Amino acid sequence: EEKYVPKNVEEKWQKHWETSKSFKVTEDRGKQKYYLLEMFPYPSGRIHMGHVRNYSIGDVVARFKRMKGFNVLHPMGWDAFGMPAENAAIQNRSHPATWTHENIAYMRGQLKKMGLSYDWDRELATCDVEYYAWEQRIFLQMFERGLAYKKTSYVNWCPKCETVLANEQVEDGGCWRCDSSVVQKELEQWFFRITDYAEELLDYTNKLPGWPERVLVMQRNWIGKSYGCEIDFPLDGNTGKIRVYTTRQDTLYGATFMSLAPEHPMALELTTPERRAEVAAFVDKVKKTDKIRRTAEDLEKEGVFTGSYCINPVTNAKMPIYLANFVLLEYGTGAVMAVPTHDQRDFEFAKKYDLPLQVVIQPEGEALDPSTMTSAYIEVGTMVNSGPFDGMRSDEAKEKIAEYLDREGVGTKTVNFRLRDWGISRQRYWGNPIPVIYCDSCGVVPVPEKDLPVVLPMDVAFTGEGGSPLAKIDSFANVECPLCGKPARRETDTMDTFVQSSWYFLRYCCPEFTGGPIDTPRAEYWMSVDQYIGGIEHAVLHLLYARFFTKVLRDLGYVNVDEPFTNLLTQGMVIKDGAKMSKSKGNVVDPNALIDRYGADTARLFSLFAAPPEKDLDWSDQGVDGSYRFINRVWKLVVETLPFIEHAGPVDAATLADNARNLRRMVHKTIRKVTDDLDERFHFNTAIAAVMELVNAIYAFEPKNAPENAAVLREGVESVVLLLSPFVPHVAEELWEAIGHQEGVEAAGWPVWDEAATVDEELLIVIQVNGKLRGKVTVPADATEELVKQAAFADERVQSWLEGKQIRKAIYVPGKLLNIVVG
Ligand code: ANZ
Ligand code: ZN
Repeated sequence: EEKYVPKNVEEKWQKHWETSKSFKVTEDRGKQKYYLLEMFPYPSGRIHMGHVRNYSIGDVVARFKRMKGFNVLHPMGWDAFGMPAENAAIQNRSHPATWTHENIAYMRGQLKKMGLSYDWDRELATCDVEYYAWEQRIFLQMFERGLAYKKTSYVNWCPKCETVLANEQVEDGGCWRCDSSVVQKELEQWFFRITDYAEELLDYTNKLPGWPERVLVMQRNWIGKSYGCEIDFPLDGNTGKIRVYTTRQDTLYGATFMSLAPEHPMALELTTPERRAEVAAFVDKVKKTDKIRRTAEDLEKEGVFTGSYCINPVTNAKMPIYLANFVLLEYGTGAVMAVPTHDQRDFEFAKKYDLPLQVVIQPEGEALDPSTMTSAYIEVGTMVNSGPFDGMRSDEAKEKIAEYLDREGVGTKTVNFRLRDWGISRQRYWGNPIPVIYCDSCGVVPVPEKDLPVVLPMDVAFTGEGGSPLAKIDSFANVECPLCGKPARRETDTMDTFVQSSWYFLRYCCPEFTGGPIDTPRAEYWMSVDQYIGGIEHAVLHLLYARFFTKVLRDLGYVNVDEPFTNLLTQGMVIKDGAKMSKSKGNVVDPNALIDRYGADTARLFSLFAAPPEKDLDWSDQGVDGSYRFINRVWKLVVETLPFIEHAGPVDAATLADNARNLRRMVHKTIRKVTDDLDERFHFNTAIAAVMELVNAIYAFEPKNAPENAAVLREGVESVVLLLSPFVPHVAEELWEAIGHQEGVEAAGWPVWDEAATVDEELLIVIQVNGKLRGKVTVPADATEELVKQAAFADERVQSWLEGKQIRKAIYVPGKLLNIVVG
């Protein structure tokens, strides 16, 4: 074809890939495996530019590794349960299943139009019973081992979505999906005991060198391990005591009051009758604030006095007991010894309620006065007002006081984690049913193996009213107890959709396996995922849950790996006019329009060339146009040189003329550079830029029709095509075929450079001053005029002839001579 018509080229090759199942893989033990995974999409309706970018990045890696001879697993599927389907059902009166499957069909078509090299035979959708059935099996195994359990707790509740949210799903006090203010509600919930794995999850953040450090830091902070003490404070006039958790036992002598979480179980009994009304009102108010907000630094500190006192066990001082909004029930013991001089929250609280301050740590060369302090002193210093510990450095006193408390039997050293168990119950229809039954006589009864899976009933009404739709389906909810046969009730909550995305990468290894969730030998062949690619927004939610699940499944005997993802790449956003593309900002570019106009190869090339993957990609119409023009330029290059190279044989390096040898050097240097940029790195933009330069050089190379140049020219053109093929696979296959190859680029393999061909040759350039020989310089064979001049002016002998003279001009005879004219 003379003219590049993307549509024809792309349809042809997509059909070819589809019918010959080009990217289908099996567990070929004779080959080295490479598991490449991009985060699977939620089937929201259409793909967006973020998907285009994410999947283009992944596809380059997949195709590159395949050409290098790896057995590449590159699967795709659908994170298909979740709220939008249900909301759409309420709005459009369509069934969530219909809505979801229609979206999947449409989006699958879009992905295929992008020419992504997936093994479509491994496609899965988490809403299909073939998938979620196995998740129910995993749930029950976790239940058996106490890793799934039920408890009543205060939960984050989104009043608009009418569902529970995990802490990870609350952002700035709002629902991560709809942004409504989150409230606290007491509910019975199912939990996964992720805290059992806190230590290991933390430990392995130091054993994942292939992850971005900032993601690891976020996970470490989320897990939040701290070392401290639990200390008992006896109640005043009563035999009870309050236990606190502190990481600053060195400040114990400065504890002047006590702050309890408003939900603390002792809060009521400690409240004196005359304070009851005020306390009740306060507790009520705090329960309406979500927990994330309550830990925010800028939260207005508020509290209420209970009327009771406790005793500081080392100073014997009487400490008023308050309830405080910033103390959480779930952390430590739910009680805090307040040290207003050395903790900023306590300081603000004490100032507000006029509570006593006692300095116990003094900074170097300064004496703090409680009456003039404007903020807490939180650094290390010298111990004062602390009995036997006076004069010590406070960091040393920490250890000494811990030992002392232990000896006296009032405290013990403890470790605490900020990580909480993962609440997975959702009051939604479109999710995986939790497979348990409640019986008045037998309690919580797991659905017996023979009755699994619990299939999500299709016949359901979407009224938009609150509560779980499943609870309103009698035929679903009412069952016989599997143990005693009496009428019982099914659990009608479904699992958080993050459960499905916690193990889908394992199911890709064996998607049609009917013997269990995971076919262990196959999973062991493929795992771990060598390269995972997705958005930074999943740094804690999905990526922590997936790590947890992998460890659980390991302990259940399904896999032998400790971690799911060896390498992680978090790609940047796609932005336009400086803002993230979003419907609300009206700056969305629809991939369909882009592909229709320019073709998928241009869409891919642009999104890979415009920015390094980790950085935000700024959308530019000129950039898209430039990518399109470059592809056309490559196309034209092949069409124009074809007649000269068609019958060319291999290069005979010994017989090459200078310019041919120079071109060949560039070809091999480019192969080396691009390989380097792609191998375990993602320097796509510089790789593409290098090929662009090579294309320019081939255009400039003359004479193209000389028979002695044919072999070098062919090697150059073929290298361009192969090096570009991971980025623009359709056009590359088309040109490769045009050059005369029967088999595709994968069979050709990734080009290898000849190190000898890349060695820079040197030239000796004669330097004249006013026509007389005054020196000689050696420069690389491909040196530009500019470089030769620089070398000449830097030469000492030449310099001595130029001293005090004015340089009028310099005439360069390429590769031979530079004549400097002075006057
Ligand atoms: C006394 C003290 C004095 C504290 C001082 C700090 C500074 P990390 O490091 O994050 O583990 N704390 C304990 N339980 C709490 C709860 N349920 N809600 C809110 N705050 C709580 O934090 C440990 C510190 O957080 C503990 O040490 C406690 O305050 C507070 F100069 O105890 B500290
Ligand atoms: Zn029963």
